[in-house]
Amino acid sequence: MALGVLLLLCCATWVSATDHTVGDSSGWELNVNYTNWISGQSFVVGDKLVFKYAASQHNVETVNAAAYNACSSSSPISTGTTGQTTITLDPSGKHYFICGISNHCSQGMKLEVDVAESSSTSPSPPSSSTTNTTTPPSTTTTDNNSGAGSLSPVHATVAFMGLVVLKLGVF
Ligand SMILES: *[C@@H]1O[C@H](CO)[C@@H](O)[C@H](O)[C@H]1NC(C)=O
Ligand SMILES: *[C@@H]1O[C@H](CO)[C@@H](O)[C@H](O)[C@H]1NC(C)=O
Ligand SMILES: *[C@@H]1O[C@H](CO)[C@@H](O)[C@H](O)[C@H]1NC(C)=O
Ligand SMILES: [Cu+2]
Repeated sequence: MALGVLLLLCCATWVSATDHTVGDSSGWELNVNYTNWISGQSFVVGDKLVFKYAASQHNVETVNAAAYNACSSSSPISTGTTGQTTITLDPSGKHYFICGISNHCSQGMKLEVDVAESSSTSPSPPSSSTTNTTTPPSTTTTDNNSGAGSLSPVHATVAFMGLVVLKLGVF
């Protein structure tokens, strides 16, 4: 049972990550005020940004602050092009995204996200002083798939708790 409790704890914190659909029902589009959208959001490490857009018209480029300010898509950190791009926000701090198509960025398709440390109490290992942490924000870009076929964390946890209940019932 100790293992089960451990697993429950792990999965409970896992579920607490939030998916933020950029622009809500408007998606990643022209003529959406993302400054307004973001003012209603708060982000912690592990949360996901989900960009939904017409793949023929837009893309999602993860960029640094300079490229964000200049609307430059000359050297993005990563680029999503499939119409649905999910970004896992990690580490904490500022993350910058632009649309690299035409002049969409200067028309407003740019997003600056400020990510707070995770509120979970899991101990983070002390960062060793020999590790140089000047790496660019290594966001994980997962292109594609509506997620229809994949098990969401919530579902996985529900399924898992179901298993625990079953086991308890057996004993
Ligand atoms: C977004 O909306 C805010 C408040 O309504 C406004 O101040 C800002 O200029 C708008 N931004 C754009 C790009 O239209
Ligand atoms: C990390 O690397 C940069 C450039 O290579 C260097 O200037 C900086 O001092 C390094 N920081 C640490 C903590 O080693
Ligand atoms: C991603 O989605 C696009 C369009 O929805 C599809 O054409 C493409 O095959 C998909 N790629 C993967 C890796 O699933
Ligand atoms: Cu665009």
